[in-house]
This record gives sequence, C-alpha cells and structure tokens, in this order.
Amino acid sequence: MTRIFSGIKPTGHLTLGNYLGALRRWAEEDQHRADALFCVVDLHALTVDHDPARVRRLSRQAASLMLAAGLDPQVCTVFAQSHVDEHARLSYLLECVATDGEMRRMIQYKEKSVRAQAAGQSVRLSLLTYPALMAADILAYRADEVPVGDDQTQHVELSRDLAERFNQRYGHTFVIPKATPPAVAARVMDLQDPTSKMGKSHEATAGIVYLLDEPEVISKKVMRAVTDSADGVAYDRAERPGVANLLEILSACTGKEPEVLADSYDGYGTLKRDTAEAVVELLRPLQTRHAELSADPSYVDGVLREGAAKARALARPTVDAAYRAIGLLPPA
Ligand code: AQP
Repeated sequence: MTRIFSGIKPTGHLTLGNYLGALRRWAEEDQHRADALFCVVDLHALTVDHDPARVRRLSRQAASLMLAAGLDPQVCTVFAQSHVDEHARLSYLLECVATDGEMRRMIQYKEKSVRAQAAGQSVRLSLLTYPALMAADILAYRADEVPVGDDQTQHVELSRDLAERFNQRYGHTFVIPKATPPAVAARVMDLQDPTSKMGKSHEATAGIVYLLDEPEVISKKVMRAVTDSADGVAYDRAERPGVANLLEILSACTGKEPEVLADSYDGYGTLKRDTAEAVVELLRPLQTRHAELSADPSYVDGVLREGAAKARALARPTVDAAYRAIGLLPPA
C-alpha cells in the first residue's frame, strides 16, 4: 500500500493556504487511499526565533485543526514530531550525507535568513540544516508520496537526492519519495501581496485568512484584497495576480475552473463578495468541530500519544537499519 507522510509547522495560526493546499486534501483523499501519517512538525518551529509557550499552544491547536479538518485517527496516524525520537536520530545521519552547498541553495533558507537578519535576529544553524530533518521525517517512514504545496517541493527533491545518495553509498535502505502537489490551490497567495505566498508566520496579517478568523474578519480581509485597475475580470496569474488569486480561491471552494468563473463576473465587487461567502461557508464546519475539540484537550493529547506509538513502531526498524548501514556499531 502506498505510504504518505506530510506535516504542518506550528509557527503561527493555520491559514486558508494550509487548508486548501494541504489539510483538505489529506482529509478528503489521502487518508482514505493510502497508509497516511500526518505530523505536527514542532521541531521545525524551533528554526526561527520562538516563544516556547506559544509553540506548545500552536502545536496543540494545529493537531486539533487537523482533526477538525477531518483527519480520522482510526484511519490515519496523527502525531507530533518531537514525540518520536527517530526523526532527530535520522536527521543527523542525513546531515552526514548532505553537503553544505545543497543546504545553502534552499530557497526557504535564503528567504528566511534574509528576513531574520533584517529583523536584527541571528540566523539559527537549524534553519540551514532543517531540510535534513525534513528528509528524515519522510525517509524514516519509507513514504512513497509527500503531499505538499508548491513551496515545499524543493525540500522533497532534496529528500530524494539524499535517499538516493545514501542507498548508493551504504546499501538500499530508503524508499525514494515524490512530492504530490494539489491540483488546485497549490499556492494560495497573500490577499494584500498576491505575489507572495499566504504564510502563517508572516508579520503583516491583513492579507492572511486564518482558519479560526471570525466570519466577519474573513469577509473584511477578502473584500479588501488587492486587485488591479484593469477593466473586467480575467484569469491571468502573471499579469493580474490579485484577481487570479481570488479566482483560484473561489475555484477551490466551488470546484469550478478559474477561467469559467472569470467569465461569469463583470466586476471585482461581486467576485470578492462571492469569494468571501464561499470561504466563510467552507470553514464553518471546521470551526465548529474545532470549538468542540478545544473543549476536550485530553482527547487531542490521547490521539497524539497513540499516534506517536504507531509512528515510532514504523520508523524504528528503518532508522536502526540506517544506523547499521552507515557503519555504526549496533548496541550490544
Ligand atoms: N499559501 C499556501 N498555499 C498552498 N499550500 C500551502 N501550504 C502552506 N502555505 C500554503 C502547505 O501547507 C502545508 C504545511 O505548511 P507549513 O507548515 O510547512 O508551512 P507554512 O504554512 O508556509 O508556514 P510558514 O511558517 O509561514 O512557513 P514559511 O515561512 O516557511 O512559508 C505544506 O504542505 C505547505 O505546502
């Protein structure tokens, strides 16, 4: 059976981008068609300046939103990365296989290190090396597929390279994974800056729809989305990114093609109003379920505990095999 691994970093409140690009597909398709593991990748949240209490809070909230979005712990495995030691164990071995040059080529490292420096913060070494940890997340489970948005495909490519290199040098140990971007909403853009991805850790929040935003807040953010001064509505990602983003969001909510939707609107006002309504309705059941789950944190903790036990049992043999293959003495 195909195995799938994917994760979410608790670096901020989850966004519409996380839902359309990841969560919804995990819940509606992936968990039913494969042996699927979904993880709150909390160790990744430590690669940038962080507040420990906030990371803890956001980790539980991310887990709860994953369940609210429809992940069923009877069907798939939901867990926190830091609860399974195999991720960090394997990450070190992969750092020994990766090169400094390939880590420095990662776009996210380049972008985030510039951002940290501009904010007067130091750049953590883990920001450079975390793609090795991400590769470990995937390879430890011998995952075949990694459903991620466009922004993560470079890291999955690196995971493939590291797996191939390890297998060649030390013997076949890992499955070579592939990224599977979603057919729609692979990159939901910021409503105020439609040339940048809607990212949960970004500081300017006016263009970001958070999954737990109140309906009025969602409507306001969508109604204020940046468009352009051209006449009429047309779907053109390069020339008219703001309008294209709204059309893609509406398309993800309604299942109609963005080009078809574009033909049915004369002006931005109605497009924005319909998009706002569609997003509010899309998120309503998730918000209701999240409120129920928040009232029972011990349920979410129990899901994470059981998920970690299942994940550990899957990862351990592969990571042990990698330790032996690379030349480490097995424990007596
Ligand atoms: N805007 C988006 N459109 C489509 N998919 C998205 N994803 C994230 N943003 C979008 C997908 O959601 C999954 C989890 O994302 P993540 O936690 O790894 O990254 P993030 O939400 O992008 O968080 P940050 O902290 O804001 O990250 P940076 O600053 O690194 O971009 C992934 O499958 C991702 O593709």
